[in-house]
Amino acid sequence: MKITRASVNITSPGRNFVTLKIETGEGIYGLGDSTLNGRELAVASYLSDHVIPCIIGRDPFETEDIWQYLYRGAYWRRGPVTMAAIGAVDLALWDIKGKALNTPVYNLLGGKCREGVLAYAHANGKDIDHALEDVARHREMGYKAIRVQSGIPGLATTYGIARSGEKYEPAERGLPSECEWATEPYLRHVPKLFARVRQVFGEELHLLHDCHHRLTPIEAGRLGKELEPFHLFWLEDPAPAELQQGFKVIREHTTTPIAVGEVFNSIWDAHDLIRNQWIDYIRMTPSHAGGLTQLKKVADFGALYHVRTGCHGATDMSPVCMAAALHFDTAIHNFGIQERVPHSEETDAVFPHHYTFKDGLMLAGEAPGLGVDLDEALAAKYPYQRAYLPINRKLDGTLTDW
Ligand code: GCO
Ligand code: MG
Repeated sequence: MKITRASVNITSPGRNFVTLKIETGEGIYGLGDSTLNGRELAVASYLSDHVIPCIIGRDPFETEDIWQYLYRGAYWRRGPVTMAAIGAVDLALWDIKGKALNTPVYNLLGGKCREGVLAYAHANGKDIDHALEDVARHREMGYKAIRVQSGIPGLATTYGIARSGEKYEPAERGLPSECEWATEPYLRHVPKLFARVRQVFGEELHLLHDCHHRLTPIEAGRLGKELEPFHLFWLEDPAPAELQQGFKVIREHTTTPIAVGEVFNSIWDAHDLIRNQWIDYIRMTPSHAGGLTQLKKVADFGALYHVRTGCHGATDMSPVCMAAALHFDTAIHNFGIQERVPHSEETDAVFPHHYTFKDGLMLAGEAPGLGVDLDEALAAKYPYQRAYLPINRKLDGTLTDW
């Protein structure tokens, strides 16, 4: 089997997605997601201008060698653009392999370790009462794990909170919007939020919270400690992780489990975090982490150190990435949890798929390959629209992590 053609599709059914389609002489094709929120066109160019010419004529079954060729062969390694491009190629090749062998991708990764994978939802509200209402709504939908975010008294904007009547969607059209931030009111508020959630919903529900890289390690240690009575499933991205050693400080101060890694693209981003047991969950996801080929290695490395997975699954992962994550979650032993933020109806129509959600669990489906398609005629009706993630400033105007 040979790769005969590859093309990049950019579509914006509510938000932008970049999809790689790799075709073979046998008529089998595969899809890969390479969406990089706010920097979509850079990856599209990397693929069209630099990667596609190199893979024509290759055997699509050679996933390991093609991965090494694109990683080592580029000389300029790593980085989100490069790794999202390699990730898309890798996903498309696993999709082709599955279709050619007439089996779902999870069977190629080790077979089923479980039927369905535990998924967590996002609940948010402008204050604690509204957040509680949203938790109740998601519980009624069957979720057994819920991430809870609430507005902070005195701050006009907070990460993870939807504008009234809208879904939370961090991909705004036009130039980047600005959010504001103050650490102290946040640190005072979050323990009150979780005290109320536990009081109202009891001990059974798994609760998660995302700090979105806004704290220093010692601040994160304080928050983790104050949240201990509420037994969180995880505290996510407590601090930026460029300084992996910073997580040692967090670990020394709290037993609240720590999750990190949605912005990582290489196993080296997580190397110290994992081998020193400074984290409990690794959040890397197939498209941004260089595909299933690298993510499987990350998971196996994590397994040696009691680290479980928790793939990033916000709406900027297209249904192609979500499907790949679900095959991975189904097949690996040290699966932890899967994030689920449902796509819009427009997006689901552009990417028809076989995965499903029921009773708090997601199922990868039994279709050969990844089980996702791209309706190119429909996709063409939604041209690319420039969009950015917001930026964040402290109350005195200093730019800080969003
Ligand atoms: C999450 C994330 C997202 C990101 C978004 C960036 O935990 O789901 O933090 O909300 O901000 O995916 O593109
Ligand atoms: Mg996050």
